[in-house]
Amino acid sequence: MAIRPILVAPDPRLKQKSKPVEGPVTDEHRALMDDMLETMYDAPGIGLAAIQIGEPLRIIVMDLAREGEPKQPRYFVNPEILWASEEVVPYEEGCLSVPDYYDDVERPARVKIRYRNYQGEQIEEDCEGLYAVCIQHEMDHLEGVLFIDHLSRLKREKALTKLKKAKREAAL
Ligand code: K1U
Ligand code: ZN
Repeated sequence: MAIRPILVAPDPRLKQKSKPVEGPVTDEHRALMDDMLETMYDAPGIGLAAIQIGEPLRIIVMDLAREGEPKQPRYFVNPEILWASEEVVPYEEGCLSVPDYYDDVERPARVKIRYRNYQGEQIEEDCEGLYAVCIQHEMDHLEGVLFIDHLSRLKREKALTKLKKAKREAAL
């Protein structure tokens, strides 16, 4: 297992659409999921999409356990949204690829999803609360969409300007 560098916006790789995993979930995919989980725990974060470590595959990891609770890793291969509620709710989101910026995003309050897990078994689940927020945020990454893309142009440009400045200063 390895901790891998997380891409930071405005890296163009974060804007690409990730490709489905074709065929079975293999040990190679599981090794990638292990690296993703370790990278996410180290950051720390509650979710991570493969493209955030530069791998354009439709794979997500997540752990919504609170501090002090036993770890509860979740793995999603080729996740799909089967249904989304009409009701939307706001949640103050963050992103490991948009460090130090948080803002409210409105998303469907509940979604039904289908995915394959670490073992390659097909699962269907109803999600609500933080689970619904996080899976939708991570699935946006698979389409090359960041949470700041849901904000006004002014807010998005403010966040990106801050990130570009931080990158320039880090390069000095
Ligand atoms: O970059 C990512 O996609 C991960 C992101 C997931 C997320 C957070 C909040 C709403 C939607 C999606 C994060 O994990 S940001 C960091 C974070 O939320 C957190 C970090 C430490 C403890 C608890 C939360
Ligand atoms: Zn994110």
